[in-house]
Amino acid sequence: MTTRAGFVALIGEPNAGKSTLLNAMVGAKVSIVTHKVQTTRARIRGVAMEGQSQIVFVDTPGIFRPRRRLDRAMVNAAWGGAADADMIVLLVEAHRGITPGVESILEALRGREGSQPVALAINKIDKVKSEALLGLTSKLNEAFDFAKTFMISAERGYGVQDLKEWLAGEMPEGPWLYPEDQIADLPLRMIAAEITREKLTLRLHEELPYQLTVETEKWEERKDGSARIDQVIYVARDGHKGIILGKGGETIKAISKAAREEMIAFLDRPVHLFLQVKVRPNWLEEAERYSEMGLDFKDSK
Ligand SMILES: Nc1nc2c(ncn2[C@@H]2O[C@H](COP(=O)(O)OP(=O)(O)OP(=O)(O)O)[C@@H](O)[C@H]2O)c(=O)[nH]1
Ligand SMILES: [Mg+2]
Repeated sequence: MTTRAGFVALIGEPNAGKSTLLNAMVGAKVSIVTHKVQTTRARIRGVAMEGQSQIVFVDTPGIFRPRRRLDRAMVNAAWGGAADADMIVLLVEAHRGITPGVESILEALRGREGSQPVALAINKIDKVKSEALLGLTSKLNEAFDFAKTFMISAERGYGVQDLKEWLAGEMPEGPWLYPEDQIADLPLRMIAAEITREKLTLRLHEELPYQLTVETEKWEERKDGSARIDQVIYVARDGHKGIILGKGGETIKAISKAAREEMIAFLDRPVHLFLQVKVRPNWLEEAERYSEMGLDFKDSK
């Protein structure tokens, strides 16, 4: 039997459902998901098997007009993920259609150097009437020469298997790149930091989620089979620290509880989680913070 293996980059505007789709393809939660834009910050690889094909999905940060250094590093990571892939899947939200953001992504795709095929996945079809999809499909296909169009709901799973089977057949012939049972290519300490960042993002309002980062500082395997995980939440301002701690430490306690429960489920063993909030006014300009996130610092001045 010939085996196939390759990389598929999932790109699109922030909030399009890229991480939800990656998780659906892999069958486990590898990449964090929130209802807010700009949740994913770096490239996250999830591995899926379909027949004799191994598909390595690359979740990328949403593509938007960057303002800060961190934004630029995120958008660069997204385009870098696309450039390195064998195939690109562009996600467009069914109910939002061709926004200015989608238009500028299409323009960039037309002008790019690489020649990988691009498939279109119109996502969140559960939010619209089917009549609306026909018009959107033809408009998008006039705007760009997609290899194929899929209509999916990443959240509900509609169309996901069709897309997976098609991608499996498109992968280049070759040996598998990861062991068959591996689902993610991301260090556990990073997954654990992402879990905590998801809980922070879900609980904190407005700009605050964009002004913090989480790092796993220590990971200790204990003899009783449990793990002790020490993490630092970096914020830029004193006031932010207060908000994260909450009255009597209530907010951080709730965040810690939610994060710990998810870590236990993911790691399938007991976890002791210790969170600390540190004020570091300049963290958004520190190279080390970027390398911890898996982002390039130098290209994003
Ligand atoms: N109704 C509906 N919601 C969806 C679907 N797919 C994703 N969502 C929701 O859309 C929101 C964003 O999903 P994400 O997977 O985090 O989107 P993303 O493209 O990774 O976003 P960024 O990481 O910010 O770029 C979440 O609230 C998801 O639950 C879908 O098929 N239908
Ligand atoms: Mg995401």
